[in-house]
Amino acid sequence: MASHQTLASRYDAALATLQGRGQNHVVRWWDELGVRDKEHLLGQIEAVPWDVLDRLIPTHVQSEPHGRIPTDLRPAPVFPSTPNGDQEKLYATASQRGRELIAAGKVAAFTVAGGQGTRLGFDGPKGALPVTPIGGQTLFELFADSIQAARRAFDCSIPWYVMTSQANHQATVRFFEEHDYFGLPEEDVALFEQGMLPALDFKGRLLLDRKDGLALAPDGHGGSLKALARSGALSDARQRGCSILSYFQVDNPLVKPFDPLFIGLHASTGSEMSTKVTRKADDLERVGNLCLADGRLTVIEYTEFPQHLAGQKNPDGRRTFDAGNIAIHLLDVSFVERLVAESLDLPFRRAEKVVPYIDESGRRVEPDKPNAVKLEKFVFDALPLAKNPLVLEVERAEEFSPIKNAAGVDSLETAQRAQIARACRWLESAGVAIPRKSDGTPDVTIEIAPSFALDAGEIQSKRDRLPLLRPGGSFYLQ
Ligand code: UD2
Repeated sequence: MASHQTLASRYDAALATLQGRGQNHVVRWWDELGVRDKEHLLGQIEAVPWDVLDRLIPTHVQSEPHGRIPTDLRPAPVFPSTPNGDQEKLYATASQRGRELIAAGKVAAFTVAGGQGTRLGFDGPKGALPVTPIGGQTLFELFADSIQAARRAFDCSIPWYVMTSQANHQATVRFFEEHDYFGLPEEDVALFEQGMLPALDFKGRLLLDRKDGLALAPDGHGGSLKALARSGALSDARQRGCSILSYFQVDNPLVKPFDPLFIGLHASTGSEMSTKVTRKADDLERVGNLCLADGRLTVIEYTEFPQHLAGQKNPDGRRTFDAGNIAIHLLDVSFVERLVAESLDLPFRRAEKVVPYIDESGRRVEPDKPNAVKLEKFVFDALPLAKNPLVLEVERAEEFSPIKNAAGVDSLETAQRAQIARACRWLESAGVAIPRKSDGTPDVTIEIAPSFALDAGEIQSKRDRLPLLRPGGSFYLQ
């Protein structure tokens, strides 16, 4: 009886909240629901940050936000991938400093894996997708092996924080458990959930995923900063003496989370947040553009970047805005702590998405074009808030081949090709002859496990263990 009273009074409070906002359609089926379903729905309604929605519905949902692209846009200053003459000493000292920081246990790995992977169409957390060309290692396994290899190489401990979302948390935890944390000490791996927000139709009305549930969506990877704090991961990093989070997305099998040069440059220039870029593949590549916006380092997303600037060329023919965000960042633990403590909120962005929902008659609708707005924060919006933010250019072929789509560009196929091509380059740099087809592509399948080598330098130090490559063969170095 008592619990029913509680439920009734919670319902009254929820109804008042909803009615004041014209959202009472979400309790339309209240009388049909069982007690558990009612509790579920009430829990969701109570968890909605209504103050945020009240503020954003008029500006970001019922209309498109205005005036976010600053007029004074210039290309961001970038440290080149290979140092020019007077930078050689700086790069050498920075690499040494980076190695020392990793060895001292100052660097933690941080993977954002809360996205819904809708474009890929893979049923399960994206990190559980087998991606390596011979061993069929999954993305999570590959990252775990890189961490394991770095622990061995630098003789240190490295915590790994993995952000999931409500949509994939249980499945991700299960995957880690089933694989025994991929051989890493369980206490060094922490999985935590990011925040969720309701998806809204273009009028600003909450969508229902089912009669007892709102359609919710992750609050964007920018939500990771608060989620790090809320989950205790940030204080865990602090307690372990880590001062830098090496941030990367779950979708990039080529990522090098422990890059001494990047880490060393970040530390020696006093940067609070640093980012890697590659030259863009084409004017309209779907990556963010690193710019100086009104003098502050800023990423302007591909969806928002003015077309005439995307195509602008310098007198030497090079693209003026050529630095593409590959979503590999270093964040100082103290920087994240500061943002959280000072409630420095990242701005919300509007994303138009396809969101299945149930309509007024209770029928499930699977729209074929965007029907809803999701509100998301982007982690790179922290860059303008950072002291001395730094940008380092890297070779795309060495570090970036994301898996986003089921086929074509940025797919599993392109990522496997990129892994093989990189393995060939590393072996070639150690003097191994690579059989090639007439079009120049490798006539071998090669996989180099992180346990065998994390970079070309390590391959060179293992010359005596390298195989002779027969045309058409498969070679798995592990
Ligand atoms: C992202 C960047 C883009 C470029 C590109 C490189 C954004 C908005 N844009 O584009 O500038 O760097 O990547 O690959 O990020 N994620 C979460 N929680 C969320 C949303 C996303 O953890 O709420 C993760 C997701 O699991 C994935 C990553 O963030 O690892 C990127 O998400 P995406 O694939 O939606 O971003 P995309 O490809 O539009």
